[in-house]
Parts: sequence; structure tokens; C-alpha cells
Amino acid sequence: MITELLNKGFGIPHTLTFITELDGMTYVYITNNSATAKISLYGAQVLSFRPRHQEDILWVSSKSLYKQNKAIRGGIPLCWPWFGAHPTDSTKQSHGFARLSEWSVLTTEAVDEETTRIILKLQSSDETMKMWPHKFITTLTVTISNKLTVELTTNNSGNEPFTITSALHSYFNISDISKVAIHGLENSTFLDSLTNKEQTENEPIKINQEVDRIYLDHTGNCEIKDTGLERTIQIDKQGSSSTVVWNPWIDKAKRMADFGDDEYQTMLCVETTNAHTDTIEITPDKDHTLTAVISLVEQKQRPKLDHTK
Ligand code: TA6
Repeated sequence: MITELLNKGFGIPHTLTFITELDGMTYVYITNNSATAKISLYGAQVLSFRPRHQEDILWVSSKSLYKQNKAIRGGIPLCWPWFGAHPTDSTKQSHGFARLSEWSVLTTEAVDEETTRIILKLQSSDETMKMWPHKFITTLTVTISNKLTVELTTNNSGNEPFTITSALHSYFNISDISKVAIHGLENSTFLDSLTNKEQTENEPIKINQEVDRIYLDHTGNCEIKDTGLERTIQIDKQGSSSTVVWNPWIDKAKRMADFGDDEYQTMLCVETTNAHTDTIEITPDKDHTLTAVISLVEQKQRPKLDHTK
């Protein structure tokens, strides 16, 4: 049984456990003094990050399909080695193949009682060469502490340069779309993917319609201020000069089979990307790392959950 081998080789008692669930997928459960987390080996997708005494920071659709060749709808899907439509071949799946692939475990580590780390790996193969003719070793490093740190590192293990676009396509759990605002993108130029026009706004972003924007030349952090949950989620980043903001709103939500009709009200994507003109060329033996550091900077202390009742 794969989970027995994984737990024997990489499990950390009381801290990091592999479980194969009824959907046939294998998940990593992490618990330490700071937080709990859940990651699927399919897609190397962080699905939950819950600091102590807090609601989950990440959102996953109740309609998500947990099956091969379909991305799990929520958490932090990895869009790689291209973001959006394939640059030249429209028959290839949107957002690349990393989120549709089974990743292997490279290492696990209990750094201390507050910090746990796992590194997952995806390496080029005959299968991937058919989709993308380049040799690579890509790793995802997930560090669970009072922050969630996600690092997607691409190594060019071939002998020709290649270019990627990518995203940590983070879905955030919010109280209500009418009660949040995104700070940090004011006065940044964005490409509105719905109109293909470039614009700027000088106010924090409030969502009251479908929004699908690629902010260009944006290297700073963002904050999602949620008055409903009385908390602020901060997204710091490195290795990225573009940020995507997405909410499907009513009509698009209805068109997505793996997305509840009303779920647009409790989710918001603020994505850490190398997208659009923010392309990354990697020469042989060189790396590029796309990093997001997600944390709560202000939060109402929630009453301790009394599990004895
Ligand atoms: O978040 C930006 C975006 O490219 C949107 O246009 C929307 O398509 C979203 O990604 C979800 O894409 P997916 O392929 O996961 O349904």
C-alpha cells in the first residue's frame, strides 16, 4: 500500500501523515503547534491551511471533482509550465499539466514544534515531453508554520533554454464577497482579461461583478481585508512581477460544473504569478523560484474550540 510506504519513509509521528482517501487520492495531513494543513500529492496542491483558532485561510469548492485529468477546484492549484491558454497550441489544457500530475515526495522535516516542511517533486518524462518538449526537475516546497510558505522551483535539467509562465493560483476563504477589499494593487496597471484593455484603479479593489485581472509590474504584497471574519490575509511574494485577481461572479459560477452556483460569494483568488509579459526564461542548470508567503496579519482571536463537548 503506497501510504504505508510513504508513512514509513516520510511520515513524522503526530505531525505528518499520508492518507489515501475514498476518492483514491493520497493526501498529506500536517499538524503542528502553529497550524494544520492538507496537501494532495495529485497536483501538489495545498488544499487547507488553518492557523490555530482560525477559520481555514484557503477555500475549496464543495463541488470539486477529485479525479484524474481534472484540477481540484480550490486551495493553491499550480499553473505550470504555462499560465492560461498554451501560448501556441489551443488544444493543450489551460494552465499546464503540473496540477494534473502525480507528484512524488522528496523530503519531509519537522523543523521544530511550530514548523513542518515537505518538498514534492515533478520530473520530466516521456509523458511530459509529449506535452512540453523540455527536461525539468520541478519542486514544490511547502512550509507550515504560523505562515504558509509555498515555493515552486523550476530547474532546467536539459541543454536548451526554455521559457515558462506559471501561477500559485490561490483560492482564499472569505466571509462574504461584499465584505472584503484587496489592498496593495492601487495605481497598478492591470490587463482586464474580460475586455483585453489595460486600466488602473486608485482605490482598494471591491468585487461586485466578474473580475479577471492580470496586474503587471506588481512585485509588492497584497492584503485581503475581510470585515466579516475580522481578519486580514497578507500575501507576500518573490520571483513574481504580476498578480492575478479573479472572481467568476454569478454567470460564470453557474457555468462551472465543479463550482457551486453561490460559491462566488465566499471565495476570492489573488494569485502569485509569472503571467502575461512576466515570462521567465531559464537556461540549462539554472533555477527559478516563485514564492508566496500567506499569513494572517490581523485577526480576531477566536474562542478555543472545546473538543471535550
Ligand atoms: O484566475 C485566472 C483564470 O485564468 C481565470 O481566467 C479562470 O479561468 C481561472 O483562472 C480558473 O481556471 P480553471 O482552468 O482552473 O477553471
